Amino acid sequence: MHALEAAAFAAEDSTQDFAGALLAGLHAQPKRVPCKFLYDAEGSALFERICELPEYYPTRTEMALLKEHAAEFARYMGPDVELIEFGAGSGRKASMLLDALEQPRLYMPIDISPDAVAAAAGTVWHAFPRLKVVPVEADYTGPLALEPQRGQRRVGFFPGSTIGNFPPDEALAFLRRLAELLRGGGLLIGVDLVKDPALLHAAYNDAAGVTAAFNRNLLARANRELEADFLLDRFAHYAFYQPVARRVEMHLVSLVQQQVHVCGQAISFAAGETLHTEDSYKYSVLGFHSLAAQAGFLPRATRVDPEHRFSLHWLEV
Ligand code: AVI
Repeated sequence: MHALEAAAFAAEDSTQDFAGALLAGLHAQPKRVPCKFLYDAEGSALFERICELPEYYPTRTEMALLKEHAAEFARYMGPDVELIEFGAGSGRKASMLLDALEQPRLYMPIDISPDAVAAAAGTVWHAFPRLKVVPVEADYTGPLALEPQRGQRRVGFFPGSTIGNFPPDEALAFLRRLAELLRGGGLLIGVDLVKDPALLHAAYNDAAGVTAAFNRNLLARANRELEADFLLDRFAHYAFYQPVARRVEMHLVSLVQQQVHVCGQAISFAAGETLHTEDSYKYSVLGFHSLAAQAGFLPRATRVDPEHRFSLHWLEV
């Protein structure tokens, strides 16, 4: 058996986790819930649609950067690597990278959503039938119990600027864990950049309302899984750029004074009260390099699109 096949990922009971986190967040002041719970099957499908929206520039900009620079990044990575993708997405970006890599040994997508893991694994299996693919359904933000490396270089892939969904202290802690996991190899990571707030506002307030549906799906998920009774049209999607903290905040704002029930518990919302569902931090290139260096990585190559919207970083460790 391959060393990584024996990886002991305890797939958590995500419904139970969701119940605990949502109840704790609804009793907190201000109310909030970790953004990872936006991604059940429905939420992951809505996020895939967000990635296709004209206003949502990150996905296509990152894809263009990958297309242009995959060969260069692959040279930095070297031959015979094991590619571990944190947050599997659709597998399309990983396929672009695998295509450029010399004799990759393994592809391991890790994602909390079983559908996302299956989609990524399926796409890559289809494109590279001889490659060993080891899909892992797990919360990669928690401790990852990969077996010690034996020989092959491990390369991490963390596209999409998902690092921006971590508060800065958690981003640092997470990158430190990755540095431990990938020692002797490196990490290719996509990072969204600070820019004109109007562009950011449009990206998180698309005209078709897909981001609003993605946000409200959190309440729909609670209704499906936790016997909750949220009325979705009593909550407004509200997303805005906060330039001091350099983050887009996403909220669900209660339009009326109301009471809801989750797992049998009554929760009150005042009119105008918000449930904070996501932060999306934006970085400068230098700011991100400094974070990566604090985590123990050496930034070796950074590529940015001509409009300076998005960055890809090859970090060695
Ligand atoms: C997954 N993540 C990087 C997205 C972002 O842009 O922060 C999630 C998202 N939320 C609303 N639109 C997209």
